Amino acid sequence: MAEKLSPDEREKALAGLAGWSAVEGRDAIAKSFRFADFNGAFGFMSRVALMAEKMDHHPEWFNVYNKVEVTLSTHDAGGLTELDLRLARFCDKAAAG
Ligand code: H2B
Repeated sequence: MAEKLSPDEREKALAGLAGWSAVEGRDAIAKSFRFADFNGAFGFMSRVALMAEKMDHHPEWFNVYNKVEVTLSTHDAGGLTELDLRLARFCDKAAAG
């Protein structure tokens, strides 16, 4: 099982992730993505969904039209792990096209 990141690892990881920030009151990170339209948003969600299934690691997300708010945390570990960082990096790639 993935291990929770130490406070130091967490801080370093966040510094390397553009647009992601720590969620107030819980050990999680979040980013809001905006696309041209719903098609763009849903395309992004489809790409992330396929990767999430492959990783067996799933996002918490909220979509309205062209906006997707993504929150990542490892429920089994009760906080942020390397899996969240990998999925965050993939989200950034998937948002680029
Ligand atoms: N996703 C996330 N974000 N955290 C988890 O701990 C997690 C998951 N656990 N997806 C997986 C599924 C687990 O519940 C299944 C049984 O493998």
